[in-house]
Amino acid sequence: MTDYFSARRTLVDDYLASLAARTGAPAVLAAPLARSLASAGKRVRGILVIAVGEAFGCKAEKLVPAAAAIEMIHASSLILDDLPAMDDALLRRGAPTLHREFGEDLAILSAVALLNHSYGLVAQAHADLTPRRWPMQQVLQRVVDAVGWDGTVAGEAVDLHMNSAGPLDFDTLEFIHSRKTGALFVAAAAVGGMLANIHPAPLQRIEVFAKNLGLAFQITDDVLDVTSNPETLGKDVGKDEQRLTFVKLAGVEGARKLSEELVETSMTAIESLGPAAKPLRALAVMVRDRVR
Ligand code: GRG
Repeated sequence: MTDYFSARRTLVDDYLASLAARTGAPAVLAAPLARSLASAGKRVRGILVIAVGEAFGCKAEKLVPAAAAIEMIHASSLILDDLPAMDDALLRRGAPTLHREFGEDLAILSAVALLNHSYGLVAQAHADLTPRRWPMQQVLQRVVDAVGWDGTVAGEAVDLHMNSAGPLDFDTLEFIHSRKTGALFVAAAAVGGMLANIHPAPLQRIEVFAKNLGLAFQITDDVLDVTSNPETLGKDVGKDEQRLTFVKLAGVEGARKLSEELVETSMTAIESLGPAAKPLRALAVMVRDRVR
């Protein structure tokens, strides 16, 4: 399965690199854009798009622009999250954060450009398909809703404005993380499935899979923030001190256990999908056992 993942990661990396070379952006903006597009992300969300699409019979090549689009949305959220007004982070993907390298103005503009063009890429991936079960509007709406004012943006807003001295409660944590991290996982899986002309019933199962996986991914992120180091993670640690996290709520061991349970739940959701979903199961194991 390692080969499966590295082959899909290469497809996404190559597409993002080729895009960086043909953005048409002026040099001053092309440089931070290229840095962001080429930075070494794990590409978990892009791989999720492809693995779901392939599980439902679509060729990987046809899914790559949409996988790249989801990675661009993710990258734009990281750039914004790293800004002094939010996390004030120094390190991202083993390098200085984009605003430290290019200034806050160009970092913000790069994030907005990545986000804008991501929607175009999803539309393009859809337009290039025949036949098509899902109208383009429905596919795009899934993505927009996931990252909009009741999606990623909502999760971040509540996360930033939670009173860290206030009571810790699971419902608020679930609200924040299902939106901040879970929503994009669900959109990635849904887009992969929809581009593969998935039927509504398996789409629902895939969304349950992705929702639980996204939450497990975030909980492990919380754990790694207190148990790992910048060299391994390629980003700052200890950034969550002011934030409400699963580790604060349940401790490191409790959070680990919760993540394992969510991965189990995600696996159960796709039990009926048979051998075609083998890469999705392997992805869930990867999320469960990740150390970076
Ligand atoms: C522009 C969509 C958008 C949102 C703006 C700033 C913001 C609102 C949201 C922040 C969301 C955020 C950064 C969530 C954290 C998710 C997370 C666990 C990130 C780490 O993901 P990895 O480990 O990173 O997959 P790599 O670098 O491997 O891609």
